[in-house]
Amino acid sequence: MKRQLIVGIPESGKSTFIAAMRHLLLSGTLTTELELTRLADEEKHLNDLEQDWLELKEVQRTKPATEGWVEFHVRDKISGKDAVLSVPDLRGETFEQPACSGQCQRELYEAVAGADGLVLFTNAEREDDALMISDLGDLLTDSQAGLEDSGPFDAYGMPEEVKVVEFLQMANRRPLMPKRRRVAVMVSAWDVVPTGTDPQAWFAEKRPMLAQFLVHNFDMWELRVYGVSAQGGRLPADRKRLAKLRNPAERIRLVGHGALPHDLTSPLRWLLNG
Ligand SMILES: Nc1nc2c(ncn2[C@@H]2O[C@H](COP(=O)(O)OP(=O)(O)O)[C@@H](O)[C@H]2O)c(=O)[nH]1
Ligand SMILES: [Mg+2]
Repeated sequence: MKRQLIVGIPESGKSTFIAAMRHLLLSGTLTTELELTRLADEEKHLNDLEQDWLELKEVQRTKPATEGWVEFHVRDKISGKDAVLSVPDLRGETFEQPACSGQCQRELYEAVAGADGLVLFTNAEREDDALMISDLGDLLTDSQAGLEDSGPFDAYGMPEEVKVVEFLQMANRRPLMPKRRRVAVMVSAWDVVPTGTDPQAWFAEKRPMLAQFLVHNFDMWELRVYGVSAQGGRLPADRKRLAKLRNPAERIRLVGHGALPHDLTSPLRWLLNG
């Protein structure tokens, strides 16, 4: 069984993607590289996400009570091979812990150890990390110097890229065995990015630290970057426009690596074949 780990800080677009993929696979109205073979045993969480998505509501915030693994039983239409995509819908806070507190929930740790490939989300609505490295430098210098006025260093306020890099490093650090993994970077909310933008170029420009980390450590990470719009636009602003589409699956857009325009399964198929 192939396990794909979906990671990303809070608000990076993970749950919306899962909701849209659920609908795409279940409705079977558009061509996808992977097809659903059967429903998973535990469908309630997926069902709830899909309902929100269909009603053009922002998907519910993932709460401790609803987080957990969701499963997609799929067949690769090209090779005919069956697979189970096992993906977690965990609260993003869980992913911030390795960097922020030096700890890592057992569940996440085991998920990282067992993951074959990673789907890494970052939201294009956040143009840049709100906090610049220069700010961080000031904080560090102040606290090292023992200055009172800056307050304690807040690790949770660290930039997204720092948190994600720390998380990725954990995956190859003892006691885990280093192994090369495929990582599909998904730039979510791609509908807010000017048409024609290349996802790889966007990533290099807007998330330079993360991009350089992944490119530089090519012996550990095989990288692809995609742009994805799982919601189709901003909510509630674009609700009217989106509601007019007769087939809800047509809201979905995916850009990169020759994928069909609505096919969210294309990056997952690439991960499955890693
Ligand atoms: N414009 C736009 N916004 C999106 C899209 N997908 C998600 N969002 C927004 O991004 C925010 C976080 O989404 P969510 O899926 O809950 O992220 P999670 O915390 O990583 O599970 C929400 O405000 C969504 O409305 C999209 O395709 N387009
Ligand atoms: Mg979520």
